[in-house]
Amino acid sequence: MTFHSMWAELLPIGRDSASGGYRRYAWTGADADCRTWFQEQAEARGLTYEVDRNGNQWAWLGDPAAGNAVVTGSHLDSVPDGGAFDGPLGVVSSFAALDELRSRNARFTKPLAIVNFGDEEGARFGLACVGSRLTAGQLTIEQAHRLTDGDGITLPRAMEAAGYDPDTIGADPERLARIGAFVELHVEQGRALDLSGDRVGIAGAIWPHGRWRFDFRGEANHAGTTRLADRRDPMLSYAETVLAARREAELAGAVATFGKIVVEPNGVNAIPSLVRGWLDSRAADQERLDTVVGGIEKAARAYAEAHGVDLDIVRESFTPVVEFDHALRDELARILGKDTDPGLKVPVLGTGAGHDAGILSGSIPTAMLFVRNPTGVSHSPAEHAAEDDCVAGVTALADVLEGLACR
Ligand code: HGY
Ligand code: MN
Ligand code: MN
Ligand code: MN
Repeated sequence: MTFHSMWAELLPIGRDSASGGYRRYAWTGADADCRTWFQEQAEARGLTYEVDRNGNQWAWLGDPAAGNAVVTGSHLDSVPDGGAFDGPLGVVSSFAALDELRSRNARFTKPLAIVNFGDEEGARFGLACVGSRLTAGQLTIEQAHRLTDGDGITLPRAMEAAGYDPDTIGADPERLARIGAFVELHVEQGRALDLSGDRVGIAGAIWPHGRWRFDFRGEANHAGTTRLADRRDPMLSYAETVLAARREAELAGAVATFGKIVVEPNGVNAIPSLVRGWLDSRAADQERLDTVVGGIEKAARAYAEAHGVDLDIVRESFTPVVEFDHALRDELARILGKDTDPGLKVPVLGTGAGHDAGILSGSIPTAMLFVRNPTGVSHSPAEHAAEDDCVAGVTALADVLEGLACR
C-alpha cells in the first residue's frame, strides 16, 4: 500500500464538499470512519491492533511488553474546516515508513508502534490533546467527564455513543513506561522550511500557549427601541477587547486570536445578554505570554466597566513551553544529516502549534519532524504539502525509525 493510495483512501473521510475543509470531530461518524481506516491499515500489515483505555489506537510490530518501544504517529481529527495534512500526514507517513523499512529488510531490535491519538484538536469539546493528556495523567477522569460540546453532549455520552467505555479513561503509566521514544511527523504550520529551502526539519521547542474564555454579560434589550445611553451591550466590550488583543500581541511579538464566539440570545434585533469569546494566545517564552494575556485581561476589564458589563475570565487550558528531549533531537539530526553534506544541517524549528508529542514530552523522550508547507497555511482547507516533500518526509521518518529501532 503506497503513501499515495493510503492518502487517496483517507482523503474523502469527513471532508465538507462545499468548503473542501475537514470536520473530523472526536467521537463523531467521521472520526469512526478514520478509526476504521487506521485499523484496516494496521491489520493489512499484520500489526497487532489495540485501542487503549482512552480510545487511542495502536498498531504494534513486536511485543509491547518487551519495552523500550519506538512509537510514531499523530492524530486524525481536525479543527472545523481544517486541512488534509494536519495530523493525517503523520499517521499515513508512519505506515508508509514501516512499508519502506520492510522493503529495506530492516531488522527490528525493539518493538515499533504506530499510534492515532484521539481528539488532538479539541474542536468538539474545547480542550486540545485529550487522548494524550489523559494517557499522560494531565487530565483527570472527572475533568474529562465534564467536557461538553456545543450541543450539550458530554464527553462520556459521546464516547458511549461511539461504542467506547468512558469509565476506563485515565492515566496509563504502564503503557508509557514501555515506550523508549515517540517521534511525530507533522506538516509544518509555518513557512520556515519554505524560506530555508528544506523539505524536512526537526522541532526545537513548542511555544507556551493557552486558551482563555471571556464571558461578557450585559443586558438583553430591544435593538430598535433602546436608547444608546441606556444600553449595557457586551458586544461593544468584546469588540474592543479583540482589537486590544491584536495591539498587545504586536507589542510583545506574540500571537493572540479570538476565533470562536457564542452570543446569547443571538438575535439580529436583540442586544445580547451574553457574549462569550475564546482567546488563544501563544508566545516564544512565558514572560511574553504573561505580558500579552495580562494586557488583554486589563483592557477587557476596563472596557467592561465602561459599558456597565460584567466580565468573567476563565483559563480553560494551558501548555507550558515544550523543550523536546535534546538527546533524541540530536540523534535525529545525526541520523538525518549522515548522508548529506556535513555543512547541510537539518534545520531545527520552533513552533507555536501544540502537538501530542508536546504533551507526552513530560513523560517520555519525544521528538518531531516537520514536512515543508509551501504557504505555511494550516487549520484551513488551503493547507498543503507537495507530494515529493511528503515522500521526503516518509524517507526521513524511515531513516529515523531504522536508526532508533533497528540497530
Ligand atoms: O492548537 C494547536 O496548536 C494544535 O493544532 N492543536
Ligand atoms: Mn492542528
Ligand atoms: Mn496537528
Ligand atoms: Mn462503564
